[in-house]
Amino acid sequence: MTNGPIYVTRPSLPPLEALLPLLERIWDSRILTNQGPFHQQLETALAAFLGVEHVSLMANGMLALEAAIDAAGLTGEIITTPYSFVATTHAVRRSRLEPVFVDVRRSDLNIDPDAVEAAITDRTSAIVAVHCYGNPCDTNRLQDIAARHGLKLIFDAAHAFGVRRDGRSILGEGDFSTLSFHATKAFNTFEGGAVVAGSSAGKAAIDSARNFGIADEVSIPAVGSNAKMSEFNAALGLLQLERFETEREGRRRADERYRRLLSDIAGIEPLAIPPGVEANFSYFPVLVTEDYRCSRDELYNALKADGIYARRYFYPLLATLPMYRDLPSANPANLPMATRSAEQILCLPLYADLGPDDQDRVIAVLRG
Ligand code: T4K
Repeated sequence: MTNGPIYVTRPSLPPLEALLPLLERIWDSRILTNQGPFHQQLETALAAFLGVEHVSLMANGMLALEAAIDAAGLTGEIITTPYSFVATTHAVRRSRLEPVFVDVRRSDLNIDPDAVEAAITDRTSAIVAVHCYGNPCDTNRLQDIAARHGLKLIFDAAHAFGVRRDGRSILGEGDFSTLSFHATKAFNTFEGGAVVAGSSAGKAAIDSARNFGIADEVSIPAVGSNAKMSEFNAALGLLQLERFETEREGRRRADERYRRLLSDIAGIEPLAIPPGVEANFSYFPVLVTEDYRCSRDELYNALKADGIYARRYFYPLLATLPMYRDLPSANPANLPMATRSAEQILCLPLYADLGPDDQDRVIAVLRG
């Protein structure tokens, strides 16, 4: 058994020898950024791998979301989930829009379509939903609601790289889906991200938004940002893409083993992967319920005392943060399921090379 620290995740990397020839090409060409050859190659390769048409690489997942919100031309109120990483709501607020929180479903901790429909007002312009932990939202119902009310639909798919449902990518849904390629994600380029657009016009708007709004040397028709991915990150991405299915398989094995070995512990409830979903096993979220022998935070601390750094993704609930808690929709009475789940959630360490010995250490603490 090992006794070093075990973190919630551990990024996977290609062999350094495989990266060096790509770095030599960058050094030779001196093309470091601004849609260079590796950037072009990765956009094409990702579109083919993900089974979507329009991919724009981005500097990170947060800027991907901001660009999608910008490209969608939103105004007023945006219906969104309080149960996510802070980037989701911050992207809405930084775009000078008003987040309106609605509750999640206990089954997958994703936004509840009934609650979305009930929250629509004449100021609503979009729904920003999150495929939390990579489990798909009810995209059909959300699409239907968006179409009936003339709303834009954006999916924060930061956790959903490579996820398929009934054999099809979930990234083709809605107007835009945004991805994160951060070090902690199942597919990483150190920092990075992408936007998948539902149309070529959508991709053109994203490509403008990520490059200062520049159309050509002499025309700058839009107010854009700088959210471009560099050639280094893109070259790394090409190598990571070759390894992704191996990565997914390693994570799947660890996920399966946890589910088997935790199944008899009362009050530890792993979130189910819905039928028909090919997951990417980004996280291993469990709900620590009233039936467990101690509280979620006591368990978190017991793990920590043993050098195991599980994480409470996503606690605190975004609606409780100082800049959001005064919104009318942030009232806990409006968000009972999200509030309860944020108090109970714990993400156990999960990554492709998490060995059985380390996994047994985690399980031993859970057994007490
Ligand atoms: N939307 C959603 C739904 C998201 O979850 C995120 C990001 C975004 C949007 C925005 O995407 P980006 O702009 O980040 O591309 C982490 C990540 O920084 C963040 O990307 C992620 N979600 C969020 C869920 O988790 P922290 O503050 O918990 O990360 P940190 O630094 O504590 O890392 C966790 C553990 O991972 C460490 O204990 C050790 C390990 N680690 C981490 C890094 C950075 C490594 O082994 N190597 C590393 O380089 O936020």
